Amino acid sequence: MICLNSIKKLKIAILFLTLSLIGFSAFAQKQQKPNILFIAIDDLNDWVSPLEGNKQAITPNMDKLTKSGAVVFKNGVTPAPICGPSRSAILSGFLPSTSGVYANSHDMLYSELVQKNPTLPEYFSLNGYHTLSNGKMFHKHGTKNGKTDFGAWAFDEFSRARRYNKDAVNNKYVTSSKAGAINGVVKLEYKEKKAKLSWGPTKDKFEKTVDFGVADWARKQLQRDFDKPFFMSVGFIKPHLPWFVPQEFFDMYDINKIEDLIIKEDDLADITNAQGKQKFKPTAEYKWIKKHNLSKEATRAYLANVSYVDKCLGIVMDALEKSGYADNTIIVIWGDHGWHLGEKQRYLKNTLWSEAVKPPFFVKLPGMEKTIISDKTVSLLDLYPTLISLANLPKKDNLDGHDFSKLLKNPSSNWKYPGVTVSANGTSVLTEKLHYIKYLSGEEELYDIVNDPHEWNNLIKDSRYKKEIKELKKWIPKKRKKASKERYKKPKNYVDADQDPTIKATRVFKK
Ligand SMILES: [Ca+2]
Ligand SMILES: [Ca+2]
Repeated sequence: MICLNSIKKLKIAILFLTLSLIGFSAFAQKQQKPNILFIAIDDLNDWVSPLEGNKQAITPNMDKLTKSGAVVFKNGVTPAPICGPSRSAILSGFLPSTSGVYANSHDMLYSELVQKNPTLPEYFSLNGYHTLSNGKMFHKHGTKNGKTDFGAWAFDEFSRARRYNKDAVNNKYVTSSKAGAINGVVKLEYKEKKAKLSWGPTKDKFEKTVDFGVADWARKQLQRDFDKPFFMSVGFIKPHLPWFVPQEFFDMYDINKIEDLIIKEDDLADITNAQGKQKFKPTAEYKWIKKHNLSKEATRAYLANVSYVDKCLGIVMDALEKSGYADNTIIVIWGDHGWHLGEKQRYLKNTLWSEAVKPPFFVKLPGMEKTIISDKTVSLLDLYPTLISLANLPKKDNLDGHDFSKLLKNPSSNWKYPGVTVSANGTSVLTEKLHYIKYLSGEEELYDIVNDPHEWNNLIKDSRYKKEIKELKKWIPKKRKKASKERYKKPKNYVDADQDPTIKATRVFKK
């Protein structure tokens, strides 16, 4: 006869066995498919410690991540040198020349190709992943219903950690070309309406700022127990203008010790059109900075924003380490394009020079222990085919990018693709040695990026490179798809409630 006590013991044993089996199968499922932590940083150039674009940059969290084992792509390129087209290309998997998305005003939802094909997060969702997003991932657009498209339709869960659209500056200390203010002093002579630069300390402390909110959201999500592998998209808005971050980040850099960049004053003289005229001139921002002797202040402001976003990134990295997911999560960190801070006599983005086409690009696979600095010219466009390959999802064969997963496993693997960047006015083709640029208006440039990393000497007329130029030209897309004419204005002072809920129903795909 079995006593009551034994039955109890048996029941408990069965319960434990069942629980451990459930636990095991959940673990096994998680082990089978890696999670993806997909982190975009807006307008970040190579002024980060792993890339040494500016040795003054203080980015301990990027350092920590890359030093703990990651591939740092030194020649990573963006498919397009400005926010909307870059993000549209990376997330749709199609170059601007294929989708017809060349400008921030072009919403990829009106590209027939994008209407027929799931974007990267949609593809993960269709294939068994739970997808969630916060912050800036897709570019914002107005929709035909008078609403705003933040890209919510692309994710299973979507939220925006922002009370307002921007953090507010403390006007006592603001510098702004449009407002005509320098360090809080407003004067008519400081005003330059055409220039877009502004910086200064926020009214709010760090814990109230937008990107902190995004990071804190990610931290909380990483404490959840997901029953499916996740694709978590985290989009930081800084160092995008305006450079408003808390004072503590400006204080990290002593203005008296900020080093100026070496700018070649006649750098633009060797880029000429068919009539022999100089194609580019110094921009309004560059002239404003020169006039008021603000180059060191601008450099410090950008660096302060870089350190701010690095701190936000650190919150996410620490949360991942503390979660149960660190051993089975692929981390991808990318900037949507680079940024000029005086080089080629300009500020801002949207050029085809290295400053704009080469954003930071780091990938960490579970188990990586070494820092690998790769010279391979990998494009952010390659992320779509690569991530689906790493997650062992079905291949998608109409994408423009190429699977670079072999470079993550063996960095010296053969890689035949240059980095191609398509802008509204031309194409850039980057190899490990040369950088070729061709504008739609016909002008061309060629730089030896090994011996001339600043791209000061345009070699396009040098006959020694005839053969190379011919080869590089072959990578320029043969056709440029026309942009859709559908454009809609965003509602004025839009808020989260202006999100257009109708788009999701148009995004139905077969598995
Ligand atoms: Ca951007
Ligand atoms: Ca030059």
